Amino acid sequence: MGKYKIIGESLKNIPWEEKPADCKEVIWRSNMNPIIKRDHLPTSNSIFNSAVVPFEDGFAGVFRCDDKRREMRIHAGFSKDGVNWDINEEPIKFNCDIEQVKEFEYAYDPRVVWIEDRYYVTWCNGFYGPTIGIAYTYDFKEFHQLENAFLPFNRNGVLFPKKIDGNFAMLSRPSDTGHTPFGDIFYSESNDLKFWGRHRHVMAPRGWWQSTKIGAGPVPIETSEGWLLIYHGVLTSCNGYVYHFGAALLDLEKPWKVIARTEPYLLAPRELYECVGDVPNVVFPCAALTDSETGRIAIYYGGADTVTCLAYTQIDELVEFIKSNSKL
Ligand code: BMA
Repeated sequence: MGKYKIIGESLKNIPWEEKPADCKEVIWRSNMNPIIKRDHLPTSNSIFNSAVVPFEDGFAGVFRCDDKRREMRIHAGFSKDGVNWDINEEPIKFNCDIEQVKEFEYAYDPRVVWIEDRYYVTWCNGFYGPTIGIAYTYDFKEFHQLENAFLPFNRNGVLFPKKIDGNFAMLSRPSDTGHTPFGDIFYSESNDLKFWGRHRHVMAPRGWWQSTKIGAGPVPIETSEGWLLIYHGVLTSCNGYVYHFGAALLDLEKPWKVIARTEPYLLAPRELYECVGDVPNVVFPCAALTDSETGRIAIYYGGADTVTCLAYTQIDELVEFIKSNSKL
């Protein structure tokens, strides 16, 4: 039907709200935001930067829940409609017998992806500093932790939903121990999820809303125009970091080649739940559901490091915007 195509399954039950008639943006927010509030669990200080996927006849997800000790953990959750979530009170306990890797420090900012025969979770994993943890699950009950992908310090590790040139492929953002004031997106491959290499540079920060650092958001979406990558970009203001999101199209076979990239942002902190919270002025996308039949895209993002929100867009509108507002 549309001009551009999402290559993937149809998802008839994707959460969806029509674009309000007076909305001039490419991405519009859910009327139900925030869909997950900070006190959703009795023990939670905040639930944000979380990832969801289609699962059985509904949805499953991995949620960043910082508890009232402010320990950062990830929890599994389930939903029939993608909006109302049952999140386990107990954090995920990974099965792992790899020396050192099995020692848990902290876990945050998960992403989830289905590749071939199972779901994979990547997250920012404490290992003498942040790096990229990887686990797989079939049922969101048992999680099997694998080797960390990289040495510290690294964040925003996001797997592609299919192998590239026969290998697993991941975007990541090498960083430092603190609130990193720099950061480019890189691409790496592995054929066994143990050893990573073939590193390529994808994108550097650039201009205004994305001038301090950038990081991959949801799992890249395969489209007729290339991999659609929604990513976050950070500006350093006199009041601290401001997190926005934008999008790029990457070459399908060589995803380190950028085809187009938005010069303006797609979404910036504007609503109260994005501007006020534990860390003000943050929108941080970590997941997207897609329906190939209608081209609908539902984006899950964290608001102000406190709550979980939902926003919508449509493939034709989004790709058209990226192409006509691109600067490489
Ligand atoms: C990053 C991560 C994110 C967070 C963001 C804004 O470094 O810690 O989890 O949303 O900072 O505080």
